[in-house]
Amino acid sequence: MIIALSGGVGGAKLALGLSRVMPAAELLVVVNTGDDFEHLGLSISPDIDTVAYTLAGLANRELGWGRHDETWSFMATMEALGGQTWFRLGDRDMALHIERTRRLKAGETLSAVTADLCRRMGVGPAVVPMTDDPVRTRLLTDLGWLDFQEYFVHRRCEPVVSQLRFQGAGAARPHPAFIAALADPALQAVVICPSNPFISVEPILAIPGVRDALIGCNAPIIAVSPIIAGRAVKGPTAKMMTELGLDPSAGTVAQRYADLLDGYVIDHADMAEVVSIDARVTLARTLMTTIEDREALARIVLDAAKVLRRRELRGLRHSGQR
Ligand code: FO1
Repeated sequence: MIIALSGGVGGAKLALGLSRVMPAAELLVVVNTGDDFEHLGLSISPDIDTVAYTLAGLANRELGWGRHDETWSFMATMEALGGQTWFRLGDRDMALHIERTRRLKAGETLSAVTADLCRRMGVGPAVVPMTDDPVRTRLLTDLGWLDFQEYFVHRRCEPVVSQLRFQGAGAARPHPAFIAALADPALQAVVICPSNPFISVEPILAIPGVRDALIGCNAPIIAVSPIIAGRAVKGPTAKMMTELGLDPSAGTVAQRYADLLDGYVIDHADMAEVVSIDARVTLARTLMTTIEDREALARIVLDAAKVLRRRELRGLRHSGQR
C-alpha cells in the first residue's frame, strides 16, 4: 500500500507515474480540497478532477486541468449571455460538475461521489478527498482576503500574498480511509507529490490528526521537491515563497515538511542543497515532461522508500544516521 498526497498538476503527474509502476489497487491518492469552490451554482473540486482525469487518461496535457476531448459551446454561450467565463468550464467537464453537485445536494459525501465517478471513468487507484468536510484555502493579499480560485485563476496569481488560511480545516475530520491506510501495517510509503506545499499539501497537514498519524505511521515519508533550481515547475510556488519571505528553494520546501520527512527527492540542479536538508536525499530528474519521466520518477521514489524501510528495519534510523 502506497499513499500519495496530491494537489494541483504536479501532484497528478506523479500520481499517474505511481499508478503505472505499481498495482493500481495498492495506491491511495489523498487529494487536497482547499481549492474547492462553488461557482455558477456548481460544487467544483479542481484537484480531485485533475487527479481523476489524469489517472483516467482523460486529462488535457497542455493545460494540466480539464479534459483533452473538450468543446467549449457552453462557455461561448455564457460569454454571449454576459455570464462569468473567467473559470473555463468545458462542455464535457460540465457534466462532471453538474452530476457531482446534484449528488452532493442529495446528501452524498464528496468521497462517495468521487469514488463512484472515478469508477465510471475507469480510474484504477482509490482517490479520496483529504476530508469530506468543507475546507477552503483563502489568501491575504495586497487586495485583501481572496478565495483561492479568485486568486489563482481570476487574478492569475498576481496579487502579493502575505498569509494563507485553510478555512474549516480546524473542524475537519481526515477521511477515514486516509487514517486507516496510515495505520495499516502493510503501508510501505507515504509520498508527498511535487505539489505546491502551501496550497496543495499544507491544507492536508492542517487537518487535526493528520500530522500525528503521519508521524506515527510505520512507513517512510518521502517528498518530491516542486522547486527546481529556485523555480516552480508550474504555478505560483516560487512567487509565493518569495512573497512569504522564504528562499524559493528545494531546501525551503523540505523545511516546511521538517519533522515529517524521511526522504526527499530533489533535482540534480539542486545538488548543492543536499547538505542543508535533514532527510535522506535522492538526486533525480524531477521535471516530468513525458509519461516515461512520470514513471521513472515514480520508480525512483518507490526505490528510495524501499531503502529507507530497509535501513529502518536495520535500526539505522534510531542511531541517527541517514
Ligand atoms: N485553471 C486556470 O488557470 N484557468 C481555468 O480556467 C481553470 C478552469 C478549471 C476548470 C476545472 C478544473 O477542475 C480546474 C480548472 N483550473 C483552471 C485549474 C484549477 O484552478 C487549478 O488546477 C487548481 O485549483 C490548483 O491546482
